[in-house]
Amino acid sequence: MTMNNTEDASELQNLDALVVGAGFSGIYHLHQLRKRGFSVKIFEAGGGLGGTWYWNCYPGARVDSDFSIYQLAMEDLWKDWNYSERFPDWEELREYFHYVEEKLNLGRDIVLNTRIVSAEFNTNTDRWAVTTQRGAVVHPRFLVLCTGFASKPHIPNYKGLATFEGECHHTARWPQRGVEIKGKRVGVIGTGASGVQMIQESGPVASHLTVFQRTANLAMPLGQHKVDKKVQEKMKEEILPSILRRRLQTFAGFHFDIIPKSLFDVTPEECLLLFEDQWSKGGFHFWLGAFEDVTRDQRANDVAYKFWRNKAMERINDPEMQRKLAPAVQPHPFGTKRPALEQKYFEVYNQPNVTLIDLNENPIVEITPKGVKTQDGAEHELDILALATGFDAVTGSITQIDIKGTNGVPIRDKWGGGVSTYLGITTANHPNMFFTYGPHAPTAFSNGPSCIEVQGSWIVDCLSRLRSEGITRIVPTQAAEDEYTILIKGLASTHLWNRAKSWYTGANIPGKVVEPLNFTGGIPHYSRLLKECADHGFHGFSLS
Ligand code: N01
Repeated sequence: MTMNNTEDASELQNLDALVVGAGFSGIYHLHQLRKRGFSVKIFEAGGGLGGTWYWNCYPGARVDSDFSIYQLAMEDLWKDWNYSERFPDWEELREYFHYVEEKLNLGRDIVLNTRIVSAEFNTNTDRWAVTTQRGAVVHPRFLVLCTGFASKPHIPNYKGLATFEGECHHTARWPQRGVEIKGKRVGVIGTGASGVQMIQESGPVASHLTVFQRTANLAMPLGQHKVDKKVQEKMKEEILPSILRRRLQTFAGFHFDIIPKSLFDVTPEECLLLFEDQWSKGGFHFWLGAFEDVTRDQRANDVAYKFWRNKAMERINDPEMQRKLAPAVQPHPFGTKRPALEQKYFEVYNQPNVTLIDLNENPIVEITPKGVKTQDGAEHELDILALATGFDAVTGSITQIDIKGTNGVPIRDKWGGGVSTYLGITTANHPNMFFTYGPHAPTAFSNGPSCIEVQGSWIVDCLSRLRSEGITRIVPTQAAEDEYTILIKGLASTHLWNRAKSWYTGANIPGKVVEPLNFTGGIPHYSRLLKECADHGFHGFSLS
């Protein structure tokens, strides 16, 4: 890989656009903007491409979108690429990124190991001054933050954490060199998607696995299988272009959609048959392909939870484990917190070498040099402690950078009392700044590449139009931002999302305002809003 490894070169000084982050979104913007003749570079904090797939290299990390939709919809790319599994793991996803880098010759415009620490807009030049952690300053016209929704790990403030003498890592900062878990005493705190993957990978090989669970994960079967190259070649000839187009017509950017009727429109028998059918397909079919009122109406949700619980109970032997992993009383409405996709998760708890601590009954008191001490006085001795404790998600990726608005207010403070954006892509007082797969976009409820392509194509078209009209500054009005933010709250209020404490609403981070962080109206509705704005001369923006 021929990465440009310095941010000081003169060619970087007056870029048309600086893109931050080299995941799906970053490379999409680099390629599409370059194609239109813009000078553009990516600054990437990590040591390689892939964004989340660079950082998340913990045992078992893999994507939860089907391989066919988890790629950029460019024929030049998909025609020569094949995945080997229905849900590829992080290593294969990194291979995909290397393939894309080579194919599109991206490396010359990517500066790795370069974290952006601050940015300030100069209203005299209509350019940003962007500073890296090494103190270099560049002056792009546009700043495009492709920092993803999960780039700021959350590490709980445990007493004694620094004293632990074994290896302790957050899952999203897992050492690139890997960590041997075979034969070790492994502890995992957190049972979100990262925890579930780490647990099902560790259980079978660790000498002992101790899981610290605060909320049971209403996990569903992944439905993993190998995918033959021939099958994929045939798919490319016959149906892949349609699948990739179809993504943008569905609620979550998948190849299937929510059933547009109530669970109560069918008989209980029909409902059961349909649930069985969705369940057997694996992936998110039972959630994002369910009746539209499952995440809207508690009565419908209860039916789905009962079905889920029966499925989980069948796989867990011990009544005590059943009680903790599949509680009789729902921990939260099904699907209002992202269900993980699992392979052998529940079976792991049937193994004699696995202990499950319910932190609601028996909280962690402190981390000791030897392990984790719980309230009952037990000290769980460990060699490896994995913190699968999630992220300051959606906003943290942006607020961790010191980005000053033209009114002098840093974005961290602006959003400190609640997030406000226009179209989930821009925010007032931050001219020429765009963000993707972040706040007020379909982010949490979408397949990443689908959401990114909807937003990315809008941004690229916008920049092209501004250039052709000689406009050097674009910023949303406060009024447009206020109106859009009200829409976000209104859409979320029609669902049960706020009944779960999750990263969807910021409730997972102590002190963070609890509010809807995502656009919950689905990709087609979101795309329509973007299109209407552009078609009406960028309505809601001030241009100069
Ligand atoms: O993070 P999470 P994640 N003490 O926030 C617990 C994507 N992703 O990294 O539920 C004890 O979901 C917390 O407990 P609780 C995917 O979109 C995808 O797992 O808040 N426990 C929870 O169990 C996913 O949704 C893939 O009660 C504490 C866990 O830590 C998103 O990333 C793989 C605690 C955090 O779960 C985030 O997933 C991985 C504390 N103080 C991630 N603080 C795939 O593609 C937190 N917890 C499959």
